Amino acid sequence: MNAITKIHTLCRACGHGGCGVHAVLDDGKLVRIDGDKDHPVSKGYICKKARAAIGLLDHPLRLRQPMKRAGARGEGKWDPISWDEALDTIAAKMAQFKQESGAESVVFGHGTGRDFQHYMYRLANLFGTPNIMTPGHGCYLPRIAISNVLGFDIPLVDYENPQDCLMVWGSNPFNSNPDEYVAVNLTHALTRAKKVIAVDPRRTRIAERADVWLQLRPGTDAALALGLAHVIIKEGLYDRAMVENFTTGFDALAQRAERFSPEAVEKITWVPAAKIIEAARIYAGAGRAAIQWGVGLDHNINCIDGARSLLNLMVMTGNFDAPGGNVVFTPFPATHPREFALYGELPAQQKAKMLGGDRYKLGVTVGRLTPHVVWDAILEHKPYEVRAMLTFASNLLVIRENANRVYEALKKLEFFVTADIFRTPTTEMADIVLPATTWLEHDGVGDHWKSHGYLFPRNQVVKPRGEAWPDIRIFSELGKRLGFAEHFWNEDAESFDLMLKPAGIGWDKFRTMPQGIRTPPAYRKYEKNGFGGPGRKFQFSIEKYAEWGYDPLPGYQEPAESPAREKGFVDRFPLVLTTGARIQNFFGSEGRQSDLLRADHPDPLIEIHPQAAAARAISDGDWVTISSPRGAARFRAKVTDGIDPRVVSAEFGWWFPEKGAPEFGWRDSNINLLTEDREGVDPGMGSTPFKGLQCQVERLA
Ligand SMILES: Nc1nc2c(c(=O)[nH]1)N[C@H]1C(S)=C(S)[C@@H](COP(=O)(O)OP(=O)(O)OC[C@H]3O[C@@H](n4cnc5c(=O)[nH]c(N)nc54)[C@H](O)[C@@H]3O)O[C@H]1N2
Ligand SMILES: Nc1nc2c(c(=O)[nH]1)N[C@H]1C(S)=C(S)[C@@H](COP(=O)(O)OP(=O)(O)OC[C@H]3O[C@@H](n4cnc5c(=O)[nH]c(N)nc54)[C@H](O)[C@@H]3O)O[C@H]1N2
Ligand code: SF4
Ligand SMILES: [Mo]
Repeated sequence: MNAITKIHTLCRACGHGGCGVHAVLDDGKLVRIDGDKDHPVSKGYICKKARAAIGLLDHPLRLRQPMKRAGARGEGKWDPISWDEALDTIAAKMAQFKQESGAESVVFGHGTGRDFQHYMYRLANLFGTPNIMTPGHGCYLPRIAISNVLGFDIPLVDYENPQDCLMVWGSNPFNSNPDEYVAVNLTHALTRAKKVIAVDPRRTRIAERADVWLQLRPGTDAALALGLAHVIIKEGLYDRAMVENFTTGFDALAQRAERFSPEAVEKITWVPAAKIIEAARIYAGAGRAAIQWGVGLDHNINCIDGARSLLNLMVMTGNFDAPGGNVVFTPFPATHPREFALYGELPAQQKAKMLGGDRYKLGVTVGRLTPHVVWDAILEHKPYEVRAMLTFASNLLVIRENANRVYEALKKLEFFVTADIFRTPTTEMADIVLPATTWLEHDGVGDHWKSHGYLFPRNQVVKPRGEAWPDIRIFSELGKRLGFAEHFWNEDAESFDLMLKPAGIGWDKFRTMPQGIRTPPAYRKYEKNGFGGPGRKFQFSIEKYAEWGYDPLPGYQEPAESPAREKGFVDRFPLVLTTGARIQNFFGSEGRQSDLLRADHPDPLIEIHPQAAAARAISDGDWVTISSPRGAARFRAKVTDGIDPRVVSAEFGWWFPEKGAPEFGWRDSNINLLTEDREGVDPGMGSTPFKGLQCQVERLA
């Protein structure tokens, strides 16, 4: 009889945190992944991506050993090499560039938040480069950075207490979980909430459930948020005691909001004035109201103004840090990732060299680059030359804005290293490729950093495939070769012990604690500690922002490409484009290799309204070309009245592993061939739009 065993771990088939699972092994072979009903966050939930991970373990495109480029860059010809050769070469090159051109000539980078990132920052800080490129400028960081400037961490919905009103703004956790607090919790909240408001250009499941659906024009969130503030202030619906006792600058904000009457905002956002008024009254009038906010808010050039306007709403209605409102969760009782990253080791004169730091002051506060400054440095040596890039877990050619420019930059780099699990169009551009393990093949501490103060163990389930290594080991071994041995480890578990030290437990114990550890939430902490502003008050008008030369009050700028442009442009590109609304099956550009995940979603889709489709002789399921001034891509049309006739929504992350190396079809259906990386940016973050561009759609003959 075969021996069935179960290993508890945290799924990370999507990057941010994860669902508690039992991996079931039959005679040592992984056969099933089951949800853990007792897991405090996911409560038994799992999705298809977790199951697909089993089939992907031994996929033919899996990277199994380090490789160095054999042919011309991008040709896809490789020679296998040993880890020693790979790491020695990388360390030698890094040392050479540092000596010749300064450590800043080496850029580190990663994709969306994963558990290894603070190891990367640790190495980057010790090495001395201030340049770390991530997708953060358009993903969470706007909300985090502006919250930090105001003196606190990002406030998230307190799903442990019921809401009277839940406003879901540019977020769709039914598809995007397990960010924050997985959708099982959202489902309960939607059932319990007396009123639901959805702010989304698409009729999502949440919009269907909503009492009020604000179907805004993509990219206009900042104006809509100011419209809500206008009504709340005009009608005196705010919490007077809160405003008087704990805030400054309210009058200035009230004056600014004057310009954003519901009628004025209707013109910008296309949301009927009556609905703006209704939503404002519901949100401000509810006992407990919370805003589930998402990247719909971040992915545009007003990402900071949108975020601070929503913070303003939370505070002025007394829902900030209140039970059932938006709460600043206390970090887990272990070493904070920021501390682990050793930011103190980065000398001030190196920090001052951060690319774009002269312009994007808010980006400096969080120490992350917006990509266009990196491409400028590689392609034009402005303000200095970037010679090398080490990218972990990011399929840059597919997910970064303006893919053609990304390609030019990667081609020009003197030395490009990337670590991934699979061969992708991006790995094919590298000089050295490093094979990484999946979540099933290594131990780890799941830092679940956006998830309400939890820390969970990740237990290894199967042995690493080929010679693949966990990313954290790569940083350790590189760190040692670069002369920082005392800051790195021989065993991965030593780093976990360091992380867990403040909690008074070691990895050996922690790994047997599937419920993880947590700092319980505390509410209305500002009553005792104040906010970060002057007089420890919340600032509706942000002094630091004025000091940096930006507008201290929130406003709204029209996207560089919008229906407000000149007629000639709008005639060529008449439709507003939003991209990247999450779909269940795929995480970013991942999963396209999986037969299981492709079975019911084989092709890239755009959503288009029946009127817009009919005007172009497009029927449901037809292949179409979608284009912008920068490029074009092929998608299949999904004709739906869940979207405005003037708007198109396109999936992101598409490439075709089945089309083979070296290109893997990255130029076929890549929506980032259309997106813009430079023109029209958020002044503080330098963020460019994934949402709020113009496009044209035509039927493919
Ligand atoms: N399955 C899956 N899960 C994921 C990911 C994935 O690729 N696949 N990606 C992960 C990542 S990197 C992130 S950042 C999170 C994101 O997680 P969320 O922030 O929840 O993002 P989405 O699920 O895309 O929901 C965004 C919603 O905003 C709407 N929207 C589009 N344009 C606009 C606009 O201009 N304004 C407003 N208000 N709304 C708009 C879209 O229609 C969509 O319904 O998800 C993570 N989880
Ligand atoms: N047009 C458009 N573009 C977008 C977005 C959008 O909405 N629209 N969303 C943006 C957002 S919010 C984000 S966060 C980014 C996402 O951007 P990324 O996070 O860069 O996403 P991926 O391209 O999926 O890159 C993940 C890569 O890492 C590999 N990988 C997975 N796990 C590991 C691991 O543990 N170690 C290593 N070494 N490799 C691993 C995968 O195989 C894959 O190739 O995309 C951004 N791009
Ligand atoms: S939502 Fe993400 S973490 Fe949860 S089971 Fe699916 S893939 Fe795994
Ligand atoms: Mo993201």
